[in-house]
Amino acid sequence: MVDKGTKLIHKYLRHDKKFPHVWCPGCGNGIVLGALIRAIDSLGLSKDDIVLASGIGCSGRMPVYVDFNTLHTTHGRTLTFATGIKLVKPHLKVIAIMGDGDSTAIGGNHFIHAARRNLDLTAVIINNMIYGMTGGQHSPTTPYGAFTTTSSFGHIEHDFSISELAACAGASFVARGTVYHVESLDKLIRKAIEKVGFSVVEVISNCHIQYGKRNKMKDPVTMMKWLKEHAVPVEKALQMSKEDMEGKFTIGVLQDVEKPVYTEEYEKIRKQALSSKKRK
Ligand SMILES: Cc1ncc(C[n+]2csc(CCOP(=O)(O)OP(=O)(O)O)c2C)c(N)n1
Repeated sequence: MVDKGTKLIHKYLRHDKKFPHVWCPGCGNGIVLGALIRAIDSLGLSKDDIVLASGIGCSGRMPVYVDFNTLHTTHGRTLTFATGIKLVKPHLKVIAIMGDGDSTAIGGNHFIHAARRNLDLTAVIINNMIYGMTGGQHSPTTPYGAFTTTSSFGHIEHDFSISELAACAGASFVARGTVYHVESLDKLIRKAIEKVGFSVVEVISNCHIQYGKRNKMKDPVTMMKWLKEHAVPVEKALQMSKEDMEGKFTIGVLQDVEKPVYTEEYEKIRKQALSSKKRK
């Protein structure tokens, strides 16, 4: 008998054409891919109705491996391509998969403005706290004091929170999960896809090769333990003091609001413009 996992592999992965993949053994990207596929499968969406877009980076390779409508674009420009597709084909579910560098360094401006406009897109951001693909340079989410190839004496910049940035910029839905908390990750991604409006799932992930090995976590298991010990469900965090939360981060749904969605407003304007053109 074929188990569910194998069925999903055959249904969704381009395993016969595009494998082997480029990811290192134990990379969190595979876990996010699994969660994304399970979320889409559980929603019963047709593969033809999904667009998975990415920029450049290890995380950016994900669309190559899945049998949806896929785009592998330029570094930092994932959301610009995703925006164009959604405006032209509003019936499609457009999902942008990005790294922390792709989304909040070179692509930072696109990210805050996509959230502000409240475009109906889902952004899944794999935050491994480093530029994985290019050799481990620091990113906007590299913690203060961490060691990377571009901060070999300890990082002197401060990191920011992708989720808080998204919430402040105006995203309708913001959630944070980790590659350790897989069951809840499936649910968070599912909720984000269901949400009409700009939805963000920040996934804290492990890059033990570029980040972990320079920061006393050289294997995936040690990094998973770190995720387990530092992630606090948002409901529990509400009961904890500021001191107890020091160095930890919340997981779960962080923002869920209803507001006018750019893509729907745009559709109204488009129809108006078409009917006034006909009248002339
Ligand atoms: C315009 C441009 N600048 C820089 C690069 C080099 N580059 C490719 S991937 C990358 C960083 C990837 O880091 P991140 O987005 O965090 O993804 P990860 O590899 O960690 O998944 C950089 C700087 C590029 N390809 N294009």
